Amino acid sequence: MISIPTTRTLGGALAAALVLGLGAGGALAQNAPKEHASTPGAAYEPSLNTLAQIGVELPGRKPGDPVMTPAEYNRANTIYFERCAGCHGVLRKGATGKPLTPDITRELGYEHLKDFITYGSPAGMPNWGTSGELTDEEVDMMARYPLLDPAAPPEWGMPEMRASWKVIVPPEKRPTKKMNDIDIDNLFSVTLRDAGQVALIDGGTYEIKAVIDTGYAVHISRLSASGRYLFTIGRDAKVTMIDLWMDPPATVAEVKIGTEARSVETSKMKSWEDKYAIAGAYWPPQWVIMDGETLEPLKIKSTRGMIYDEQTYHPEPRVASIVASHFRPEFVANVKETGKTLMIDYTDLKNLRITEIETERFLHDGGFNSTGRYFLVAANARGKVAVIDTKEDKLVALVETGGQTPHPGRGANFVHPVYGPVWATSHLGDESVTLIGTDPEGHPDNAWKVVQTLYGLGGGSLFVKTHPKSHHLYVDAPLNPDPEVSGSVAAFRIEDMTQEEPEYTVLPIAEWAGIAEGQPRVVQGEFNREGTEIWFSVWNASDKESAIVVVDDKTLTLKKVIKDPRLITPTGKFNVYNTRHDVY
Ligand code: DHE
Repeated sequence: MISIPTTRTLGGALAAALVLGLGAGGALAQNAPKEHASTPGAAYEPSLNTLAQIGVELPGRKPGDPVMTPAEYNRANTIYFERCAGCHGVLRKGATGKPLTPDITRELGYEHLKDFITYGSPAGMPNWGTSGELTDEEVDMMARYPLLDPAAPPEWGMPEMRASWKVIVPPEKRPTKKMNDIDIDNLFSVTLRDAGQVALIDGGTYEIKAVIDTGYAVHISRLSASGRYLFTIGRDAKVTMIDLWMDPPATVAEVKIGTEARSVETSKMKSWEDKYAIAGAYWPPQWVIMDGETLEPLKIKSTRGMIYDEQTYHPEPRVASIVASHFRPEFVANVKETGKTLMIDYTDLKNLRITEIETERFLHDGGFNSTGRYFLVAANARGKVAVIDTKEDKLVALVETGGQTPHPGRGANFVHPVYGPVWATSHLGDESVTLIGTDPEGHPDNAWKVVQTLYGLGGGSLFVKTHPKSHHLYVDAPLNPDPEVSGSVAAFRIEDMTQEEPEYTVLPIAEWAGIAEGQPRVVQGEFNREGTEIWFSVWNASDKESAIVVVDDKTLTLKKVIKDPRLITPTGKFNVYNTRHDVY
C-alpha cells in the first residue's frame, strides 16, 4: 500500500493515453467478442450480443444493391449488432455514432466505407482493419452491408412476453416465513457475468450460500422493498426473481421482456412495497411493468418518439437506469437517445400517467443523493449530470462535470468537511472525480455545483463508493490500459478533502488476490451492511481464476480473499440492505 502525494501528472498521462487509444489492450467484457478494443471509452459501448444471435432476412434486392448471400448478410449482421449497433443504432439511424442508412452510405460509396472501417477515424470509429480485429474479407463484407437496407429485428410484445413467462413456484406455495438461517440483510448478490449466474455470498462468513442461473451475461441485481425478493436482469432481457426466504434461496419466476436489456427495479413507495417490478430494454426500445410477486407482464410502453431538444423522431431510444421514487408511487426511467426522464406513476396502469422530463441526451447510470429526494443521472456522452427532483418531478440542474464521460454507477454520498453533503462521480475518459453539492437547504450556495475535483489513479474508472459510516471514498479504474492501475483502487480520506488536491492511498487489490494468471481488472466496490468492509471484484477471463477481495474500511488493509471455482467473472455486487435502502 503506498500513498501518492499528487497524481495529476500520472493521471494526466494516462488520460492522454486513453484518448489517443494507446495500448488499451483487451476488451471490457473479458470474454465477449473483441468489442471496440481501441479505447476503453469505445470498449464501453454496448455490444448487442443477444440480438446478434437472431437470424435476419436479407432485404429484397433493389437496383444497385451489392451482391450479398443470405449467409453473408447474417454474418455481417451479427458483427454489426455485436460491434457497431451500440454506437450507430440497431436500425442504423445513429446514436453516439453517425447514422448509416442507405441514403447516406450510398452517397459515401463502398470504397469510402471500406477505408473508414479499415483505418477508423479520430472521432472515435475504431480501426477495425489495421488493428486486425476484422479480416480483409470481413472488412469487405462490412463495407457492402450498410449499402443494403437495415435489418429489422423482431419486436417483443405481450404474446412473446407471456410465452416466455414462467412461475416456477407460485406465491401460495412459497414459505410464509424465512426458512433459512441466512442474515439476508448482509447477503451479497454477485454477478457472475460470463456464467450467466449470480452467487449469493454471506457477508459475515464469506460463504457462498447459492449459485443461481440467471439471464445471459447477467447485468445487475435489485431488491424488492421488503428485501425478500432479488431481481436480476440478463443482457438477453431475462428477468429472474429469486426468493431469499427459501432454503436455499431459489428462482420463483422469470420472464423475457425483450431481446437486449440492462435495467430492473421494484416499487418502493410506502404501501406499494413488493407490488410491481419494472424492466427497461435496449431492444425493442420499451419498458414493462410486471407483477411484483409473479413477474406477470402487465403493461408495456414503447419509448420510440421525439428527441427532447431537436424534436426529431428516434426509432430506438434505449432504456438506461431505472430507480424507484421514495416520494411518489413512481418509477424514474431514463431514456438514452431521446434524453428524457420518465416519471411513471404506477398507481393506475389502465390510466397511466407519465411525467416526461426533458433532461439531456445519452442518459446512462445514476443514483440518489443522501436524502433520497434528488436523482443524479449521467448524460455520459454529454459530460453532464442531470439532477431530477423526485418530489416535485422536475429537472433542477444540469451540471457539467468537467471530466470526460462521467460514469457514477449509483455515485457516492458523503458529508464533505468544507462543502457539506456531496455526491461523487468518476469518469471513463480521465482521472477526475467530481464532487457535486447536494444540499439545497443547508448549503444553498453549493447545491448542484461542482465544489471540488479530485484526481484518481487514471482514466477508465467505472464506479465510486462510500458508506455513511465510512471515512473513505473509493475509486476504481478497471478500464485503464495500465494493468497496475486497472488492478488497483484509490481510497481518499474524506477528512483530507480540505486540501486542494488531497492524497489518496493505492490499494493493490489484484496483487492482494494473489492470482497467478491473466490480467484481472478490479471493479465496483460494495460495502457490507454495517459499513465496515468494502468488497471488490477481481474480474479475470472466464477460464482463469477470479476473486473477491474484502478490505477493512478503517485500516485500509486486506481482510479476506474469497476464491472459489464457481466465482467465474465476478463484476457487480449488491448488498441486500444497501441496495434496498439506496445506501451508497
Ligand atoms: Fe453496466 C449499471 C449499461 C457494460 C457493470 N449498466 C448499468 C446501468 C446501465 C448499464 C444502463 C444502470 C442500470 C440501473 O441502475 O438501472 N453497462 C451498460 C451498457 O450499455 C454497457 C456499457 C455495455 C454493454 O454491452 O452492456 C455496460 N456494465 C458493463 C460492463 O461491462 C460491466 C463493467 C461488467 C458487467 O457485469 O457487465 C458493467 N453496470 C455494471 C454494474 C452496474 C451497471 C455493476 C450497477 C452498478 C451499481 O452500483 O448499481
